[in-house]
Amino acid sequence: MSYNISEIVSNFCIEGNVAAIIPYGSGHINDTFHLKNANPGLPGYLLQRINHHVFENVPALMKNVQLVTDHLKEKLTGIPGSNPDKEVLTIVSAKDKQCFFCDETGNYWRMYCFLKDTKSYDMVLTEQQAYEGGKAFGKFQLLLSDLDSGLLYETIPGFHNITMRLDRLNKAVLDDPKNRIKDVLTELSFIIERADQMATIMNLGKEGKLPLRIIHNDTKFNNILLDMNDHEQCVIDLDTVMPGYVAYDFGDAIRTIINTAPEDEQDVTKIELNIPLFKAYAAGYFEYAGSFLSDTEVKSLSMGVLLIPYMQGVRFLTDYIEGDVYYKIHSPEHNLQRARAQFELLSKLEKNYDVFDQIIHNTAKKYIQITTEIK
Ligand code: ADP
Ligand code: GN1
Ligand code: MG
Repeated sequence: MSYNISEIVSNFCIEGNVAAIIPYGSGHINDTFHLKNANPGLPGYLLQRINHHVFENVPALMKNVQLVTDHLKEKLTGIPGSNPDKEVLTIVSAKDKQCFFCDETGNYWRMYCFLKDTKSYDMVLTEQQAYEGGKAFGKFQLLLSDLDSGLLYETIPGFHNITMRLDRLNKAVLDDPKNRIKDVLTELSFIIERADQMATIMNLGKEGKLPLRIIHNDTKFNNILLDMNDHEQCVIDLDTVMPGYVAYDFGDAIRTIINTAPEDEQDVTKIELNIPLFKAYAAGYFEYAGSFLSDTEVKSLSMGVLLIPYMQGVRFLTDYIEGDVYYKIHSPEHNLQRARAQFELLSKLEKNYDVFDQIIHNTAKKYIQITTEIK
C-alpha cells in the first residue's frame, strides 16, 4: 500500500520541512517511516500508520500512550541525571491538537520525535545489550507501578489470555478456511500436549496469587532503543501497555534474547539457547524489579519463559490457518515458519528449564529477601 506521506505530514505540527521519507523498522503490525528534516539543526520525526484492524479504538489507544508517556516523564523529572525527552517517547500533536490524525480513507497516523543516535536490535549480540534491556524493562515496570491501571483502556482484549488464544485456534481449526490443517497436524499435537500446563500463570492470577501490574506486553528486544554506547535509553512501542503479569514481559524479552536464530528461522537446527544472554537480562531486570516483585512473581518468571514462545507459536499458527490476516508476511508460509521456530525454541527451553530457573533464583536472591523457598 502506498500513501501520500507529504500530505499526511502536513497535518502535524512539525518544525522545518521533510527532506526524506524512509520506511523504517521491522514491526509486524504498524507501518513506520523516518522523516528526515531538511534543516539538520531541527529534529527528525517518526511517523506511524496504526493498524486499526488490530487496534480497533485508536483514539483510546493514543490516550493510553499519552497517559503513560506523561507519567514516565513526570517520574523521570524527579530523578537526577535523567533526561525525560530522550528516555521517553514524545508525541507530536496533529494540527487539530489531537495526538493522532485520521485521513480521509480512515487510516490513523501518529507522530513521535525521532530519537537520534539510537539503535534497536532484532537480535541481541552482547551480554551488555541484554543486561541493558533487562534494566530498561525493569525500570519501565517500576516507574509505572504507581500509575492507576484503571485509567488504561484494554487496547486488545485478552491479549495474553492463553485460554482465549487456544479457543481462537480451535475455531480456526474447525473452520479451516484455507484448507491448511492437513499441513499442521504435528504442530497441533505439540500445542495440545502442553495446553493445561500453560494455564498456570493465569490460574495463579485468578487465585489472587499474582498481582496484575501495568506491563509493556510486547517486550521484543527491538522495542528498546539503546544509545550509541549500547546503554538503554528508551522503551518504545507502547500500544499494548496494559495490566498483565510480569512473567509475560519477562518471557517475551527472553524469547527474543536467548534465541541464537531469528524469530522466523527456517532452518530450525540453528535455534540454540544463549544462556549467558539470559543471565545478563535477568541481572539487569532484577536491578529495578527486585524492589517490587513478590516471591510468587519471581517463581512465575520461568513459567513465563515457556508460556510466551508457546503463545506466540499458537498466534502465528492461528494466523496461518486463518489465511494470514493479522501479521505482515513476506512469503506464503511465513507464519507457519514462525510458528515452527517458536515451537523449536520452546522444546529447547523445556530441556533447560532447571538451568534458567536456577539462574532466576540466584539472581533474585541478590536483590530480594526471599521469604519462602521459591524452587
Ligand atoms: P512496530 O509496532 O511496527 O513494531 P515500533 O513502534 O516498534 O513499531 O517502531 C518500529 C521501529 O522504529 C523500532 O524498532 C525502532 O527501530 C524505530 N523507532 C520507533 N520509535 C522511534 C523513535 N521515537 N526514534 C527513533 N527510532 C524509533
Ligand atoms: C507484534 O508490532 P510488533 O512487531 O512489535 C505483536 C506482538 C508479537 C510480535 C512477534 C500488537 O509485535 O504481540 O509478540 O509481533 N504485536 C501485536 O514478533 O500483536
Ligand atoms: Mg516494535
